[in-house]
Amino acid sequence: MTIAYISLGSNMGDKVESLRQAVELLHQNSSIEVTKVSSIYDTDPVGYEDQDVFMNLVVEVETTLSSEALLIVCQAIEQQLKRVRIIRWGPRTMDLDIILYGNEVIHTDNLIVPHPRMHERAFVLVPLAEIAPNVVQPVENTSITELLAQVGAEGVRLFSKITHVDKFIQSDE
Ligand code: A4P
Ligand code: MG
Repeated sequence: MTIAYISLGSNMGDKVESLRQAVELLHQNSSIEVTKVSSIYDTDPVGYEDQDVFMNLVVEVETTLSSEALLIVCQAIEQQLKRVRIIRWGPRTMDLDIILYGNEVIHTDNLIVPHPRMHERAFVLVPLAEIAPNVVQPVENTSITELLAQVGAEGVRLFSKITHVDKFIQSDE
């Protein structure tokens, strides 16, 4: 059993509903239990800036899947939710990135963990600090709280407070 953290982002369509569906699909997988979910944040786009604001959150999962198998599940969920609306070259309905997988450091052709840009991105660190403040990023060897203090929270705003995984999936909060 490994504890992993996954960052979810959406900037197209019904963003909050897409996030809810993605968390539900993760939780429905018999090898994955979603144990914590951060609040939802609306965040200024980083990188290619000429696009709509994102909604971002981070989940903690307990899983018996290998990191490679977890990536395949994440990509399948992206595909499932992207099917709803397809805009060529457009922004994404749903992006799932594996941020941390235990304290493993992984470099394969299709998977880099910890996510190579997580430690400089407020849209990952703000929600991650909410559910995993004392977890240590094994490459930087620095806690999430300390990384967030270095980066700051500019461009990241609390949109909706989430406290219970089950209530969020059932849309009661
Ligand atoms: N890949 C390698 N490592 C990982 C990992 N740890 N988790 C590979 C997931 N995937 C990983 O991903 C491209 C390839 O990355 C995959 O085939 C996988 O084998 P992708 O999602 O198809 O492409 P992408 O989204 O363009 O790449 P990536 O790396 O997810 O993009 P970024 O850098 O994460 O940027 N601004 C705000 N405010 N909020 C956001 O959520 N997201 C992005 C996406 C940009 N700006 C944003 C946000
Ligand atoms: Mg991605």
